[in-house]
Amino acid sequence: MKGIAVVGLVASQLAAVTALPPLGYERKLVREALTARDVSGISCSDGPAPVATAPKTNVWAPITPEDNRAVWDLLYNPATGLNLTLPDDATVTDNYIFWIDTIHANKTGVLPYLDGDGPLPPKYARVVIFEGSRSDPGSQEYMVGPLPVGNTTIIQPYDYAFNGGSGGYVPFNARYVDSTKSAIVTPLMTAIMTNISDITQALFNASYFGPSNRSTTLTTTAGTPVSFDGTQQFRNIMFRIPGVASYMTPIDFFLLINCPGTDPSKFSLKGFVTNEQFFETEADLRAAFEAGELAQEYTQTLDQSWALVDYKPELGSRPFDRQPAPSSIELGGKRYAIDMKEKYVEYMGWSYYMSYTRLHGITFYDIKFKGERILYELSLQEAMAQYAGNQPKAANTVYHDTYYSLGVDIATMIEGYDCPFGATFMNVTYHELNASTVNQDAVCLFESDSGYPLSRHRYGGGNTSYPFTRLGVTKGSSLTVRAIATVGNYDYMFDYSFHVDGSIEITVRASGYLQSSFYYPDQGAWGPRIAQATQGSLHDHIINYKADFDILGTENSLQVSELVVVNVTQPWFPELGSFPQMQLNKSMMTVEQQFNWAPNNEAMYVVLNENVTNAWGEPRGYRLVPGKSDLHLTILDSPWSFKNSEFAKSHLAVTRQHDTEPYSNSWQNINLPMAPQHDYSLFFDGESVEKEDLVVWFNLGMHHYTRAEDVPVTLFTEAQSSIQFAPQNFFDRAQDGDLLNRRYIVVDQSTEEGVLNYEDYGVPLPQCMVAPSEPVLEISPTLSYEFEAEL
Ligand SMILES: *[C@@H]1O[C@H](CO)[C@@H](O)[C@H](O)[C@H]1NC(C)=O
Ligand SMILES: *[C@@H]1O[C@H](CO)[C@@H](O)[C@H](O)[C@H]1NC(C)=O
Ligand SMILES: *[C@@H]1O[C@H](CO)[C@@H](O)[C@H](O)[C@H]1NC(C)=O
Ligand SMILES: *[C@@H]1O[C@H](CO)[C@@H](O)[C@H](O)[C@H]1NC(C)=O
Ligand SMILES: *[C@@H]1O[C@H](CO)[C@@H](O)[C@H](O)[C@H]1NC(C)=O
Ligand SMILES: *[C@@H]1O[C@H](CO)[C@@H](O)[C@H](O)[C@H]1NC(C)=O
Ligand SMILES: *[C@@H]1O[C@H](CO)[C@@H](O)[C@H](O)[C@H]1NC(C)=O
Ligand SMILES: *[C@@H]1O[C@H](CO)[C@@H](O)[C@H](O)[C@H]1NC(C)=O
Ligand SMILES: *[C@@H]1O[C@H](CO)[C@@H](O)[C@H](O)[C@H]1NC(C)=O
Ligand SMILES: *[C@@H]1O[C@H](CO)[C@@H](O)[C@H](O)[C@H]1NC(C)=O
Ligand SMILES: *[C@@H]1O[C@H](CO)[C@@H](O)[C@H](O)[C@H]1NC(C)=O
Ligand SMILES: *[C@@H]1O[C@H](CO)[C@@H](O)[C@H](O)[C@H]1NC(C)=O
Ligand SMILES: [Cu+2]
Repeated sequence: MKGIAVVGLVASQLAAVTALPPLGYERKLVREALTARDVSGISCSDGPAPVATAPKTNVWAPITPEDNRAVWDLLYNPATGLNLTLPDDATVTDNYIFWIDTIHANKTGVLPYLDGDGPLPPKYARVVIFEGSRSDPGSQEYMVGPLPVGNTTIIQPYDYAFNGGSGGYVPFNARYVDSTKSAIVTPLMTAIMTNISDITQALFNASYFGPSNRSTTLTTTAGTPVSFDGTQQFRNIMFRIPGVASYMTPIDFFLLINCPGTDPSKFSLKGFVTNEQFFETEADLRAAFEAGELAQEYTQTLDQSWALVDYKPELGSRPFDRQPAPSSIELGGKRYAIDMKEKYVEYMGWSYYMSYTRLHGITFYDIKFKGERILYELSLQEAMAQYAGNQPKAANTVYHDTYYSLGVDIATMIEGYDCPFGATFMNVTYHELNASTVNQDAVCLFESDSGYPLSRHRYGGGNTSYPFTRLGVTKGSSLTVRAIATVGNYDYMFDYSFHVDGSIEITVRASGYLQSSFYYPDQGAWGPRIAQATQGSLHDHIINYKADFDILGTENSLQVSELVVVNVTQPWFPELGSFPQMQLNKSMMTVEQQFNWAPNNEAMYVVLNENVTNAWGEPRGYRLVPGKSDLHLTILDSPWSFKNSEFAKSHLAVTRQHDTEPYSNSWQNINLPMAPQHDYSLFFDGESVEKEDLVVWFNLGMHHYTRAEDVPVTLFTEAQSSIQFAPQNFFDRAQDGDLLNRRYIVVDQSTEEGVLNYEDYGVPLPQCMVAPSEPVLEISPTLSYEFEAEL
């Protein structure tokens, strides 16, 4: 496959260039190499995807840059009375806009449009305003619309999506810690650390004189949450050796500060932690230091090159590794069509719309297979992580990544590595202040070989004079939509795969830096030593999703088929008496609830429409099929995740769909574990879920049992979790019979030689596979530096 050989060379040459072009530039070069025709005229490239035409306007499309600017200008118009200050000029006691994004139209408004002649639902912007000048300073969300801004546009509090009792309001102490808010804590931090710089210098050969002081040789990170219920605020600060891999080079020193409210004169030192000891005052710390009680046994590395994701010559090399690795390429040309403007995709019977928000990244709507709706919405809700350790930062770390606007961290992917060569890329656009930013090539779509056939069987038959063998096999393939969000230390890779048999697979994988701890020899229970002075901190990842099923309408039920063992007697087995067999014990869930996968998977969960049956009289439905690593949060009553993380505490849940319950979490919930702005557990208020519009919420995740192999970064091979939605009596038979990408072979064995009848249904082998590659024999890895291009 010469086209691939060319790409491999260019990619490796690129890898050798250490200049710093933007990522998009590198991808462009790789793409140009891929699309260049090779000498023999055979091309593996397939050009852009065919164009589809969305049947309806994408009503979930994000607001436009023009809308963002118009909303900004409207809000900054003094006539609104919002009394806004420009963010650059703002202090904590001013009002200013934090961000503007999209509020999706209500389902009740969308369905009449989608399925009938209903009007196009109006668009709304979601605006977060930090309101420091009010008597109860905090953050308030607003709903601004309809858009575009005109004489009917109104500004109203966006309260209905939050059930904690204070609507879209979050008190100052729990409000997002932006640079304006953190700036008022810096002076105290700087003063305290400057006063003890002789101690940190002696213990760690490093000190802190403030974030922008040139003598500062430490970087800081504080625990999250910073409040329990909004009446207090604190910082549990860990110090690290600065650099690109500072997550991997923490030191054993922590500063704890209380910093409630907007007035810095009320802030105070809570204490210091080092050597697993707590010192309430500088005097106590100094006394221990002077008594020689704080000597450090391990020294953190200043050099972080061991933690970079580049080639490490000291690990040696492997035979044949100068050859490009196998690549997945859409050899026969793209088999999916896209309406780029409406973000609408069609593939092998599938169709769906895509949207994007800064909080949730890419989301899916109106997912249909062969024209029938399966899901109204499929969307990420939250990516959570909770850490553990005998030090203040690990103990005080719970992340809700929507807090950091996970969607804006979806960025450029590298063709051929992050996504297969020839994948289709899409941009995402988000808004900062009155401007908009395009993250190029942040989403990719590609069809790939499943790596295994969808179905196959080999069977014999005939009679002694005409024995034969038949073999039928169907190609397995799927269309995957992928995005990677690098939220601080972690790279979450989100995959949504649409298989040709009508099943959907959702997978999340994690790579990136561990949030690590300083290594304490007695603390193996919190994770292993993974580097010179670094311990991999034990933690959980819980990734929460919403799946609003609409199986042939909105009147759905959730059927549970439990495997039960029953004793039976059968008259034809009198010798057995009573003997056990397994049966399905079928029931419908009656009320909203959180629930877990059954032990040993001895229960099947199916979302179905009791009123619509297949040819065999069975209700048509989709099964929730557990995949890899389906789990929930380990600690259910931690003070750091007490009532703001209820979504993470069961594998699954089912609720009635409500326009007022669009999300399982609120992005600023993290700093309110004891008084949540949004309490997911309140969704479960006893409503019936029989023949109702159902939403299934589910969690993927990992208990991250950290290991030396998390250095430099966690590996996607192991750190992954998945679920599948598969037709369950939705059809009358498997949806493979209509696929032409198959082979059907009949071997007539009645003659000595046999007669082979080989049916390819007119689908030939792809052209580029005609020239099979000769194996390239390597004499030794060091000698074969030049890649052998002659195949
Ligand atoms: C507007 O906000 C400023 C602070 O930015 C405050 O001093 C002033 O009192 C506010 N005005 C009104 C009318 O609330
Ligand atoms: C959605 O429905 C709720 C409840 O009826 C309503 O308060 C809200 O304004 C609607 N939101 C949008 C975006 O139309
Ligand atoms: C609102 O604006 C539209 C045009 O944008 C105009 O036709 C209409 O008269 C205006 N209505 C009012 C009440 O100003
Ligand atoms: C730092 O030390 C000076 C001199 O001892 C003292 O006046 C000051 O209060 C100290 N500051 C802090 C924040 O501890
Ligand atoms: C102390 O830190 C400085 C850089 O801040 C470094 O140059 C020096 O080598 C370090 N000393 C030791 C003993 O590690
Ligand atoms: C940096 O910190 C040192 C030590 O406290 C101090 O003397 C110096 O003035 C600071 N420099 C700046 C620019 O603040
Ligand atoms: C992505 O953005 C770049 C730069 O703005 C633009 O050239 C390109 O056409 C965009 N891609 C798509 C698929 O819209
Ligand atoms: C955005 O806001 C800034 C600050 O007010 C202003 O200088 C700039 O002109 C605005 N840009 C646009 C496109 O409105
Ligand atoms: C064996 O099968 C062939 C093909 O179906 C049929 O033509 C033939 O009559 C069969 N022979 C016997 C003995 O049944
Ligand atoms: C089946 O019968 C056995 C033997 O009587 C008994 O121990 C067992 O509990 C029964 N199991 C069930 C599921 O009833
Ligand atoms: C079947 O499930 C129902 C409740 O859903 C339960 O009452 C019944 O005992 C179960 N039957 C068996 C045989 O386990
Ligand atoms: C669904 O079935 C029930 C009986 O099981 C019937 O009363 C109802 O009218 C049906 N609804 C529809 C929409 O067909
Ligand atoms: Cu992890």
